[in-house]
Amino acid sequence: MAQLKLYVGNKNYSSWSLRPWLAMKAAGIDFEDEVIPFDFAGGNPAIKAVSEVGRVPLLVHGDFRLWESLAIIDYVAELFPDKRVWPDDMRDRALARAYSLEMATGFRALRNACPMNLRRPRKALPVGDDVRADVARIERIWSDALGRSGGPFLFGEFSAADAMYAPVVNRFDAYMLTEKPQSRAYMQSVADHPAFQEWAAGAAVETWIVAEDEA
Ligand SMILES: N[C@@H](CCC(=O)N[C@@H](CS)C(=O)NCC(=O)O)C(=O)O
Repeated sequence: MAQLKLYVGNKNYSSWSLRPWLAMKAAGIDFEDEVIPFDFAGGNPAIKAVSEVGRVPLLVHGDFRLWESLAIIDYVAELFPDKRVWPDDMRDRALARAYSLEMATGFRALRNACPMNLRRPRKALPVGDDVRADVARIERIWSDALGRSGGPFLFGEFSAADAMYAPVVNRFDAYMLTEKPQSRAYMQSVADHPAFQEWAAGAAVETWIVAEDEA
């Protein structure tokens, strides 16, 4: 089988890149990655050279190219069914997809006000009611899923749903958006996961500063 290659953005800031990277790494899928930094006026030509939509993440598998983080996760899940990227149980899997779609299409207030920034020192950020509403919905999702599964991850073992929410784990921590014990315990489980640690180590040594993502 052709080698998989995932082009990603800055590990410190690229929340969409983190999601499929983490889902693949945590599942034990073998792939190569390459960072192409963003933050160029008009977009980085190097991203445009690999991606017809001019965005990362982008997966290359032989002569096949795929964009959109959730589509990439679904593709590798079908390519490697034994890696159990999504939960085994049909209803768990359906819920994991519903939560992931909520993440992929929503929570814009939180995403805009509190960019993922893995190097940001922990410091509270005053946020509006729209961000608080996003935080409340996410904590409801986490509480429902953890209540069903018993944890430590949303569906027991780490799955793509956890990967989809991993950037939020950083946001909740860095901007001090929750002190709820159940949320903090879940956030710690994600932060301690070896795959997340590997990505964070990559972010820690990057030197690019993206001013608009430094809230
Ligand atoms: N919906 C897309 C979003 C991808 C996206 O917005 N990626 C950003 C980086 S996180 C990007 O490539 N930006 C290009 C640029 O700023 O030049 C996905 O889920 O993959």
